[in-house]
Amino acid sequence: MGAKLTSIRGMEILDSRGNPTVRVFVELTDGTTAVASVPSGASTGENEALELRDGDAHRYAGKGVLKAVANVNEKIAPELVGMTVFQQALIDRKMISLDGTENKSNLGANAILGVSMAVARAAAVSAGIPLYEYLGGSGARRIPVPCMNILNGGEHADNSVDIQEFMAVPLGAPTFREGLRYVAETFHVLKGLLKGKGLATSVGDEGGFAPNVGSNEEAIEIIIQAIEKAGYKPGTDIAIALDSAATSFATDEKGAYNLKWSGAGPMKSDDLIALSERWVSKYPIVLWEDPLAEEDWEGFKNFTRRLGDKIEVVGDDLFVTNTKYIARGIQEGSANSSLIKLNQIGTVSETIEAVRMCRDAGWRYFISHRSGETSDTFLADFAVAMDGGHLKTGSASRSERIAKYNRLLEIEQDLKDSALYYWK
Ligand code: 2PG
Ligand code: MG
Repeated sequence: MGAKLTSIRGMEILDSRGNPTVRVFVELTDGTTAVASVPSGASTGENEALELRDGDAHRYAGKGVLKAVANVNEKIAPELVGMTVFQQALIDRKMISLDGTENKSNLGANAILGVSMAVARAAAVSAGIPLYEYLGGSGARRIPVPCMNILNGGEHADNSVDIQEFMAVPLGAPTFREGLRYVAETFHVLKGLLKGKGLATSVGDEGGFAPNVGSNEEAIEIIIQAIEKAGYKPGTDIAIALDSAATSFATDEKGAYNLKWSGAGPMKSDDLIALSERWVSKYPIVLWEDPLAEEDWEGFKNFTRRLGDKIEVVGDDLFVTNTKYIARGIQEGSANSSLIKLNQIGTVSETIEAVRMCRDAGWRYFISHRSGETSDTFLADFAVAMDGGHLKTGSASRSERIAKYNRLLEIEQDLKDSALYYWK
C-alpha cells in the first residue's frame, strides 16, 4: 500500500519578483517530509487555471495568498490526510472535485498545485528513487536541450523589444553539460557586445538582458554575433527559438496587433506571418512560441500551414496546458507543439495528461518555467520524466533559473553513460 499522508501545511512565501506565492509541506506515516513551491506567470493566458490572490489592498497590493494557504490547511488537508501518497492521480482528482469549478477558482490553482507537487515529491522520497524516475519510470534518461532565454522583451522587461523571449538552443552539443556551457558562454559574450554598443546589460524577469536595441530584428542579429564570437556556428551548434507572447501586443480587434514597444506599430496577422517567414528563411530559427495571440486561432492555423514543416510551432496562451484546447489545436492544425506549464492547469496528473495528448498526436511539447519562479527544482525532474527533449527555464543568471539547470546537471551525472541528449 505504501506510506500515507499524515500532514499537509501551506505557507505564504515570496517568488523571484518579490510577490507572494504558495509553499506546501507534507508528511507521511513513514516519516518522509517534502516541500514544493508554486511559480507564477506575468504574460498569462486568459484560460489558465486561477491563481487565487487575496485582493486585500493593504497586503502586497492585493497579491497576498493567505486565502490559498488557508484552503490548503483547512479544506484540502482534511480531505487528503490518510490517503496513500502513491495515488497521485486519485489525490489530484479529489482536489479537482473538492474545488468543483472548471478553472480551480474556488480553492485556487496555486493551493492545489502546491499540494500536488509536494505529494509527488514525497512519494519519490518515500519510494527511495529520484523524482524524475518516480514520475517517468526507469526509462527516463533523456536530458532536455536547454533553450536559454538570453534576451528579454515584451512584458518581461522595460525596453524597446516586442518579442518576449529570444532563446539560444544548443542543439549541436553532445551532452546537456556541454549544451549548457555553449549557451552560458554565449550569454556572457552577448553582455560584452551589448556593453560595447553602449546598451544596458541589466536583466529582465527571466535573467536575459533587456537592452533598448533598435528593432526586434536587431536583437536576433546581435545574438547571432554573440554565438559566433563565442566560437559556435549559428544553426549547427546553437540555433534560435522565440516566444513572441503575441497576446501581449494584440489589440482588441481579432487578428490585429500593435508592436508598441519597438514602435513598429500596427500589423495584421498576415503581416506578422509574412515577417515570420522572412525571418525563418534568414535566421536559424527552430522554434516559435505564441507567434500570434490566444484568440487568433485562424492566424495560428495559417502560421502553421506556412511554417509548420520547417519549425516547431508552440501554443502557450492558446492551449494553457489544457487538453480541451490542445485537442482543438490538434483537430484544427493550429500548431505542432504545446507549451507545458504545471500551474496553467494546476495538478501534476493533468499536466501529464496534456503531455500524453501531444505525444499521441505526434506533436512535440515544450516544458516551461514561469517568469515568477522560486528555487524549487521540480521542473527539472519533471522535464526528464516527460521525455520532452527540450525545456525553457530562463537565462544564465538569477538563482531561481540556475537552480533548475544545476538540478539537470546532477541528473545527468546520476545517469552516467545512460543519459541521452539530442534535438528531435
Ligand atoms: C511564457 C512564460 C514563461 P509567463 O510566456 O512562456 O517564459 O512567461 O510565466 O510570464 O507567462
Ligand atoms: Mg510563452
